[in-house]
Amino acid sequence: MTYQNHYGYQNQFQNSFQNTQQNPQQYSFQNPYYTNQRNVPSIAYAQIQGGPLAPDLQGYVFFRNVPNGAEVYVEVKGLPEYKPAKGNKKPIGPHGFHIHENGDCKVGKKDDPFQAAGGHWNPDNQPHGNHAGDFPVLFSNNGYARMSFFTNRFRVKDIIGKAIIIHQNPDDYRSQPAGDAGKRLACGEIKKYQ
Ligand SMILES: [Cu+2]
Repeated sequence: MTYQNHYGYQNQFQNSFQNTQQNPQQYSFQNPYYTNQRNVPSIAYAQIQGGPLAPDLQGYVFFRNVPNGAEVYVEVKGLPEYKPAKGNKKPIGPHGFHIHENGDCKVGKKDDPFQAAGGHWNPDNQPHGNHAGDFPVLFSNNGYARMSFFTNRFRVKDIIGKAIIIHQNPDDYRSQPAGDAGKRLACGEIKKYQ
């Protein structure tokens, strides 16, 4: 699995990880923020593939344990063009972005894809807006989005086998059960890295 982004993040990430495996004593990320307590990195990823509503959408999400939680890094391209809200029509973008319950990215219905991924992953039974898998919305820059953020709501081991979903519409972080984020543009199963 290789993926090169504009800033070589993935290369740095991968090299550090491989060095650690070959030579655990010499573990050192340049940024100490990325070191967890036991000096054992724990990494997962999801390869994002757009469905029938956004066939060009693709990219990766990476998850790694950091002290007290996990760091999430996402990079995708091929997001649809922003369209402002009009009458009853919701805006296209920024895009709702969540962990869903089932790691099943079967497309299913072409006009309402990725229903097999189920609802939001919500292990501690919170209202939407405070689900463990509620993420910041993704902002498109001519189709490209990149973001990284910290969450204390899970460790990498907790999310293996779930799915990442990118939605057509923004998340309002209050409508139940899913923030009124609309149809599902893309899906990716969360897997253990290597
Ligand atoms: Cu969602």
